[in-house]
Amino acid sequence: MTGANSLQRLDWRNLNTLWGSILAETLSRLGCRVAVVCPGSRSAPLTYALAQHPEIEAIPAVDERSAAFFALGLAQQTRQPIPLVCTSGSAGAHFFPALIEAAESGWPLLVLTADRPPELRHCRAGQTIDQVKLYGHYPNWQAELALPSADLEALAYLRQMIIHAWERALYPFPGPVHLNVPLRDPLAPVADGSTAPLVHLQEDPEFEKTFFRGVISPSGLVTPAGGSAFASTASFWREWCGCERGVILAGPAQPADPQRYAEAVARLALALGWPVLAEGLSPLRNYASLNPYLITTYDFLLQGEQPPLWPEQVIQLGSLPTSKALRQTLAQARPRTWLLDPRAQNADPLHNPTTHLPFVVEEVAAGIPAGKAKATAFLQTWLRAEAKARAELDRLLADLPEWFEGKLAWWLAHHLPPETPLFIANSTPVRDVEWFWPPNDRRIRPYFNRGTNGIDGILSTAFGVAYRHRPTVLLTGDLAFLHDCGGLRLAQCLQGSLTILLINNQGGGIFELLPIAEAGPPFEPYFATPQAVDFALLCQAHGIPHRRIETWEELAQALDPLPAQGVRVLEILTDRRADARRRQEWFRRWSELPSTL
Ligand code: TPP
Repeated sequence: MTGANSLQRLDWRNLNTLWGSILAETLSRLGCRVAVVCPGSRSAPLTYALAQHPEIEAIPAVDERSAAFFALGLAQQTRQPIPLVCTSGSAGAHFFPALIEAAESGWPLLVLTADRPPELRHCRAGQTIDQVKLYGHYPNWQAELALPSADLEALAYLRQMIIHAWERALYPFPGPVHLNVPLRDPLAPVADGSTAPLVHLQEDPEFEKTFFRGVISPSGLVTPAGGSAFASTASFWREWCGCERGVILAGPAQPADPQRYAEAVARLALALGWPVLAEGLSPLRNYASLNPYLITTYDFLLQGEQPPLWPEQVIQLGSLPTSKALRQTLAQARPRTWLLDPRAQNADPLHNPTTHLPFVVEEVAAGIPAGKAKATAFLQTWLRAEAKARAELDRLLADLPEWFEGKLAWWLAHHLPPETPLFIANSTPVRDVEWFWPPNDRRIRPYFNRGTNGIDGILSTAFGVAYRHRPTVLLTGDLAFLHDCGGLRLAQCLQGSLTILLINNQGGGIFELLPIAEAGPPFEPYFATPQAVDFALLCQAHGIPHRRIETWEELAQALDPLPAQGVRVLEILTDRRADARRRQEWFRRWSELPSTL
């Protein structure tokens, strides 16, 4: 039998190494080029195989929590499943927050937790917990592998499990997959006169020819399920066309081809004559010229009750924008809603009369007649209000000499080099981007973790996005930075460039915008939670250059050009209370808008 001779020559102590080698080789043939590996003994056969593989870059990371977020960032950048390896015990539990984020925001991770064999579980064997189905219902798919065995049938089983795991990390929708991998001792490879057991097999021409042949097609594994969107859309199309008060809501989105996405939304908007309310985390604001109906100031415009702006129908693209004012408006107006989202998830937290259409907007746009509908009075009201609010906001922001966090979001849209990947941390940064990021044509690429809106893992995810990528920028608050400061160690392995814009407002500025800010003395220690950390020293300890930025001119110089390599922190001191007052002042101003509509 093919390969049998090679297997007979295998030193039995290298059984795990053989198992790991087949696993790594299968991953490589599936297109895997990078993996993240956390140290440990039980996982040694997997680590060894990935580290030795000539086609795979295995990146070591000590802290599993930040390693998993790093893998998430790599997945966001490459759109490929990223293998993530750890040892047995509590190690795998540290993957959980990033795995949940990957599940909620739809990014492919392939989690491989090494484990003791079944006979050493539930008997205090040490560093052993119950790892089976550790992540509950979050993975797209999860399984425990069989124990390694050196026969061709078992190796073929392993090959198929890895292929299936890869496939399930991508289809029907990207997400995490968990394989628990039991391994018996001995774990370390032994020298047997050859470099690695797989080499024995590869030296066998029959094995090399037959084992992977036809199993993995060069053009990928499966074709994504895609139906004819238009066949189903035709009936809705008539309803949309008959509506004079419709809006399109473009929520946070990271499409593979942002320009194509922006073109599709514009085609739909023009054909219907509907305004497009585009969130700051949507690509649309960075391809503004494509869409004359773009609305970016909706949060200001909807501050008071504004019935002239209320829609009767809504086409919602993916998740809702972050805006509270928009959500309140939708809750009051209760428009007939069409949710365009390929994932089988309820994405309507407002419980409106919503129909879920499982398509992406590119599919729908391709199926509708191109053309331009007559501009309705409703559309014109929105466009007039947008023009006025945008001009007013631009004037207010341009004239501000002092630091204002909101201005930073606006300013970056004008100053970042075109196509810069910008990771935007949760808390006020995502909101300032939604409030102030202006329409532009700089094709800047927003990245974010909006699956669970956590302030954990921000640094590490940004490192993953930046890895071997264009020079990347991270906009973050001080608490999000500190929450993941273990991630600073990833700076050592970064190939590429990450500029961290650290907004230090001494705690959680977001809480200043909430009613709890009025609650008296417990506010500072329990909500704002300022931390007495010297960021310059923290950076110094990690060998990361740190610089305080005092003026807008200094910031402009520091960002032009962005360095090609390395990590640096640019710290900006802001006043969270004064900035919150300014935002609230501006909101109040717009809540008096009706007379001007
Ligand atoms: N813990 C996690 C893991 N995620 C969260 N979102 C929170 C807690 C709640 N939370 C939301 S924003 C925030 C906290 C604690 C404060 C963030 O402060 P900072 O990063 O400094 O940004 P700022 O509010 O100043 O903009």
